[in-house]
Amino acid sequence: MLRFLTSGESHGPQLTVIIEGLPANMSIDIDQINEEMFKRQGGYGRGRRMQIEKDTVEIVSGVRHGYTLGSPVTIVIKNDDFTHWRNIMGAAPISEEEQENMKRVITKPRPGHADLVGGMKYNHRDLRNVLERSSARETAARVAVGALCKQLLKQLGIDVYSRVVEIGGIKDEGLYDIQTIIENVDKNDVRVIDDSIAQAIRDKIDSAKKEGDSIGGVVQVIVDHMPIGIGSYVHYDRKLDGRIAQSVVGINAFKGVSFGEGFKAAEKLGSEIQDPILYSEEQGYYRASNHLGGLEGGMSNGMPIIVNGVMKPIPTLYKPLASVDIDSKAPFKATIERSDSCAVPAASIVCEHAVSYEIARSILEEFGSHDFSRLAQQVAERRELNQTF
Ligand code: EPS
Repeated sequence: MLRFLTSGESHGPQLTVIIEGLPANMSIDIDQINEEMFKRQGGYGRGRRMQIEKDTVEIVSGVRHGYTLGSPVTIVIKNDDFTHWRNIMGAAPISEEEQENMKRVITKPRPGHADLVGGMKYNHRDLRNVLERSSARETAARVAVGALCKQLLKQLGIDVYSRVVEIGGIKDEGLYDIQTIIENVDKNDVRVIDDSIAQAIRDKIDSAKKEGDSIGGVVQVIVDHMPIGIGSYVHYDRKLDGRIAQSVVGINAFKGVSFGEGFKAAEKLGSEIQDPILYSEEQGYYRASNHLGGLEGGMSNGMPIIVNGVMKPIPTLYKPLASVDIDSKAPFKATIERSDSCAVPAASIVCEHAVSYEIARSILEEFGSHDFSRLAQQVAERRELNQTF
């Protein structure tokens, strides 16, 4: 069983991840993990925090001489910004005087953020105690987990990509084939395939930023060369699409998820949205189209899995909305915290890794192997089923 736990506050000393259940004897490329970490930090519209951080992973357990041991893998990502927050975020008790003079206390919750409800629920009068963990900083840890999973998938012949399909209402409307997407995913800093709309998107992000506002968008993840029958139709909690949906909507600011043509299915006839089944000696079973995004009955059907995720605009606004000071109860503008004006390109990387984790988890559940080469053997046998069934 693959599982992970992350810990760490946004301005604390570090993020830590323990991931358990990766098979032994799988090769690990640390530079490759750091490349993914670097990609998450980038993208047009990010704020100044990302100039402070140089996210790199340190693996402190579970890997030896470049191979997994089958024991829990622990990853540490240091927060370089902690040097500026040592007094505010330290773990040691502080005096009453220090408490009274504490800087960066938050009492004016930001609408759309976890601040107010989190404060009520956990009984925090300083809403920083909520913000620190609800911050999207945690997504760095999720990318580290996903990067390990992506490496496992790659070694099983499965490739995962992501792109941005819309930011602030500007859409990349091209009907691209998978090959075109694969070849163009990292072409520009807004991660769209159509270069000709990239500048319009940058301008839109700039104007939102100038107005003290933020914008959201839609990202897409593509999983190519999936073996058939991962997930299950027999129970809701084993459906692969259900698991992916939970994982994607669990990313900060994600409000929706769809597969393949997604919500457009509501307008279509049944004959327009199902994907006809074909067979050839060379390919085995395949589909004439991929409207359903590679999933039927909660299982992979061998076509590329297509996941779309909707991200709302970030709630921290430089021109803040109405809020209330929780001490005086007087109306105030919400707290202004340093933030990104648009994190959609970065979020596409997070989504790619959240999906990679769920796919890896379901594959490991399907084949239950503790050794990489045995796992690879089982996946290869499953692939043969496409011709022999
Ligand atoms: C975030 C606020 C900003 C972002 C942060 C998410 O952090 P800070 O308050 O330190 O400027 O930069 O994102 C990250 C730190 C990250 O690594 O993505 C928030 O409140 O969610």
